[in-house]
Amino acid sequence: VSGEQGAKAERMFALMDRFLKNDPISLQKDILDHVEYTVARSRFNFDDFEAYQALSHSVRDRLIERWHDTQLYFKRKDPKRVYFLSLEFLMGRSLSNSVINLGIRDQYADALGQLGFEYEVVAEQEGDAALGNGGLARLSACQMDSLATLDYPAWGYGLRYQYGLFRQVILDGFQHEQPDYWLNFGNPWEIERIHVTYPVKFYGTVEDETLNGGKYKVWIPGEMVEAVAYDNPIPGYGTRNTITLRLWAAKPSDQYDIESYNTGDYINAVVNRQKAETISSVLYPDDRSYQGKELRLKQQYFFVSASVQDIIRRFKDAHSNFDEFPEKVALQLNDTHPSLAIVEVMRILVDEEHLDWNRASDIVGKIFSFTSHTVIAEGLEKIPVDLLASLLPRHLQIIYSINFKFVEELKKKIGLDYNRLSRMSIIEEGAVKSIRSANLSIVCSHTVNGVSRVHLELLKANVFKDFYELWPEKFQFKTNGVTQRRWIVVSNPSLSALISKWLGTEAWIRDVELLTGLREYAADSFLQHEWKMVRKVNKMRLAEYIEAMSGLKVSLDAMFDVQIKRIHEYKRQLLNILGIIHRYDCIKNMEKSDRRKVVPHVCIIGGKAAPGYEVAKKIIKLCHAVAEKINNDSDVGDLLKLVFIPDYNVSVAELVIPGADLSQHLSTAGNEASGTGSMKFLMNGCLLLATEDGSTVEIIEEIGADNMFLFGSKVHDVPILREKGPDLKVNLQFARVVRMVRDGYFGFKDYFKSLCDTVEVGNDFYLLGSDFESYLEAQAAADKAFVDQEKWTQMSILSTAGSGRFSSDRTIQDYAENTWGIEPCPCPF
Ligand code: 73E
Repeated sequence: VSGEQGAKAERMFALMDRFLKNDPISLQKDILDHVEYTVARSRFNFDDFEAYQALSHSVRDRLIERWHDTQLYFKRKDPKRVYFLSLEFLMGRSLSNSVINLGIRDQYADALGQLGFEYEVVAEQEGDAALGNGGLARLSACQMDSLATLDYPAWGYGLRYQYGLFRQVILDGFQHEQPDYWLNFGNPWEIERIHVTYPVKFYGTVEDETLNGGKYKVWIPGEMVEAVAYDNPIPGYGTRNTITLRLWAAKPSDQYDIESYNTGDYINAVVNRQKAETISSVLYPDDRSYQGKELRLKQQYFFVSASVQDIIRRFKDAHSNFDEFPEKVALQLNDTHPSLAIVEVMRILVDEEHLDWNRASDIVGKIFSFTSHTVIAEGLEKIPVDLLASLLPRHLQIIYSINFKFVEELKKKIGLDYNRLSRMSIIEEGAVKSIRSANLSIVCSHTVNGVSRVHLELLKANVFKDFYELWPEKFQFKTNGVTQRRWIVVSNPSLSALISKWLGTEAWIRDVELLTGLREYAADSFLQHEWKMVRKVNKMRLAEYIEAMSGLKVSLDAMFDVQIKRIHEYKRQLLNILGIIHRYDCIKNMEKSDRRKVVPHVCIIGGKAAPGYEVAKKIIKLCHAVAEKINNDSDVGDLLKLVFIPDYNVSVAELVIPGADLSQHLSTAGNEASGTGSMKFLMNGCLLLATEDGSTVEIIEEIGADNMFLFGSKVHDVPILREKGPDLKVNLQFARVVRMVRDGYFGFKDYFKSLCDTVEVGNDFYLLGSDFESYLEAQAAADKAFVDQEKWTQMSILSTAGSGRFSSDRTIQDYAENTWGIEPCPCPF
């Protein structure tokens, strides 16, 4: 660059000739500057929360430097990029994760210490970003961390909900939901891009237009909303690469409603404008139950349309020929929630860029890949045609055209098998005519992924059977993974240090396969001793939390036995509670002298129930009713305690997982597509008590069945058991514990009646009765193993050592190489 511009650039460079420095003095100065100028508090008087605000702004500055460099570099290199579209991201806290990925945690801890603050206390001030429900949303967050760490040129796209997942408050043992207005205290981790906005249209009509001899469709919208970008920089670990999670917020559009101002009703016009914001206001709190709600559909289209416009704009900045689009763009659909992206790309290419249909459809077929997280047909999304016709009239036409061409092709291949044709059609002709989002996604994607091997097998055999037979090569699986940065390094620093000490390197934080190196020391008494110490400290931390939260004192010698996840019938928290009742009953009926042999348990359950899910809410109440009885029974004392941890979220998980001895994963086989909680426990050396479902089947291959406690019916048994109907040989122990609940032993007799009915013979869809005996055996095996602490510790070390395959680094690398066709693009500065 020469001339005036060059001189300007040089002057800027002279002013900013260095990156921010990370020595303790510079960090202290930065923190104090932010206290004074950003937080606007006196540097002589600020509290822990203000320290958090200042600290996070100082970290944010460092993130921004790297983020700018990375984005500039991507722009220069122009690699093929992956765009990860997800309606949910469960990011949790950002501070600790950022300073660890930037490699400056200890420096910040020192700097804060010298200012008279404790790093841990300051970090605790941060609230969770909970823009998602559960496993699917946390998976997106883990995958963003891996994409950044592995230097992939990637973008995440989602919605910036103003209200995240509801806060769970327990009153008298019942769940109540409170809004999570998480932006109340500001959010230093996002950068508002007021100039990055796109109009998003809704409603209206479609008209024909002739232009230069060509015939086109023009959509005249009835409503327009503005999408504003909020960028969240995502730093990689051990690299300068910092990628973008771009979340869209809805704002009133300036272009559109000038008319309403001219009618003179100024106040109402302003109030109406404001309604646009409701689109991004609240996260739907149900996972796996689909209702054809207009607002939900609006959310899906809103985020998809803004993202697709942004992606096409970026492409057009550097290219003019759309044939190159598939060489530069991969679009990943996280479940069917963003499936309208397919239709939006078609619409823009055909209606706005004036590509002919076949060329556009060819491009679409090369760029989309779709990951399903569902197991059962009822879990598949459907969009009522009437709703789509009114909200997105042009999109409905496009879907009809896609379907018409697809069905015509299909007829050529399979003939006039009308049953099969109607099952595979994108349109479902039922009582409510609807669009099948999964069929649309499969038809238009080059690859369909399952989230574990078993999951893919189930998809191939059941819900996607017809499609698998048509296009076997489209179907793959990528077993889920979690990031060891968050789930070991951030949440369990002492274990992290111990691992690095014994492996003689920190390289496992980027190259997690190295964890297998721990296997050779699993029987080493020195490692075992240190391992036990670390686990004890984590148990202490958890015990303190339990006491602070509930007043309950728990013994550190007890087995901390944990089940934390969304409350669902298929996840069988009820099986756990019935098992606890059985344990209680046994202790009560035992000779006093025999009680010495009992392995003490602290049973910990946590999770949210969808607000409209009655059975799940009853399970929460039952847990509290049983806890009330057990915890106040002096016969039992420390032998058994039951605690429900309220408001389970990412940061609670970070505290609970490292402190768990045993974790339970009880889904009826064939119901959990993958499960990712188990992987976090495994990394932390917690033993698993589990059914052979989802990813557990693969965990067994890595850890060995002897190092776990497995039980219950297998995937292929379940349909047979269900078919067979009620088992005549009802398990007596099971019948007894259910009867205790039914008879009001824990109170609330009438309230629990319908819950008991769900597991009665003939009605027990999730097979609690059939699996009970085997469940108790697995519990007994775990107790027996726990008595031999040396053996237990060895199993614990082997669990961590075998957890490498369940890192999201492995998942992402597989996606990059085998689905998206992208390559690392490390920023060299
Ligand atoms: O097995 C989990 C899986 O580990 C599965 O149930 C979950 O996704 C995890 C990550 O792959 C899941 N969530 C949803 N569907 N499957 C879902 C559906 C609708 C709304 C929100 C989430």
